[in-house]
Amino acid sequence: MDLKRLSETAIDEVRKASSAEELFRIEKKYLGKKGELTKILRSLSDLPAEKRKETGKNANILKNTLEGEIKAKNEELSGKTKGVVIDVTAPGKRIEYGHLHPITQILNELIEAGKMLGFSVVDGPEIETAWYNFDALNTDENHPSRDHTDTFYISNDLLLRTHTSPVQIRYMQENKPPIRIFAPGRVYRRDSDATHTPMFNQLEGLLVDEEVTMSDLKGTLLYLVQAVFGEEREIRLRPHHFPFTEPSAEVDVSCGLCSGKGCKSCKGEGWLEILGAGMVHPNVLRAGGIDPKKYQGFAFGMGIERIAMLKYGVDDLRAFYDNDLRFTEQF
Ligand code: 2U9
Repeated sequence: MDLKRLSETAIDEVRKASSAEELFRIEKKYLGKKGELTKILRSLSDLPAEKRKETGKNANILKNTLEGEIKAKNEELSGKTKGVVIDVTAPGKRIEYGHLHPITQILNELIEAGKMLGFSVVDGPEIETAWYNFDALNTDENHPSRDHTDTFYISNDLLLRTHTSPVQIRYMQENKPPIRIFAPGRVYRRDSDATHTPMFNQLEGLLVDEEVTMSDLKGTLLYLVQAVFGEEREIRLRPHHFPFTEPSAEVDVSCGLCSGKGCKSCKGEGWLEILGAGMVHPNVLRAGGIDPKKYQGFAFGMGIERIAMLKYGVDDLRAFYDNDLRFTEQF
């Protein structure tokens, strides 16, 4: 086919195309790898010099024209051109925004508050040795928390960490005081009911320095608790026992509903238990390679799911992991 006839038929076919599929076929027929116009363009070098220049020029003009016609037809077929009415007053489609999971939100709030006090965040393995998880934390070899009924063992010596404390042992072994760290992360315990899941999130804190006292601990905890629950809340420490701290305490926050007077929500107590804490046991400092005669430390640990349940008044912990949007969207 000569160029003139090719030009007339190709443009005519494009203009008459009634669907995107048909237009695609026409484009292929003329401009595809083996298309008619492509063939002409490719064979230009076979032409005698005097014809080559003019044919080349016309073939390129046709190629540009055809591409323009195809583009215009494509827009027409996809309804982008005049004749299509766009209702600019129609209400827009609402974009659904996602948000962070409530557990992540609480963790972030605590971590931000910790940064204000100079704590930095560290992490470590979730599969641990019994030494890092128990021995280094001054846990007796017969302590019930070591039982197979309480801890997930992978082998005799390997287990899923039951707290994030091994992270702090590893950190002490590699860093000299002063130490101010937060260790957030997943921990695993053989437990399952409305207030326990086999996996949950903890945040532990450790500070080691010279002349550290219980009052440093109390001030730090009050700051963190108020960052999450509000400045009107108080804390109190009750004596307790943990293998890794001495002295140890359980820490309560004043009830947000009755401000400490006692109501149904706090079972008449006026206080809600939120975390455990204490001064790091000398044996634990030693396991971390730190001289307990020169340094003292405080440590604390909390279950983030428990904090979230108390903050938001959720009574079944499992709701945080069901991924039912009717629940998670509320936070
Ligand atoms: C080192 C030394 C001491 C971390 C501590 C607690 C008290 C505590 C519980 C809270 C609720 C665990 O998730 S929970 O069941 N934790 O009561 N944790 S002191 O003590 C440490 C940690 C690391 C090196």
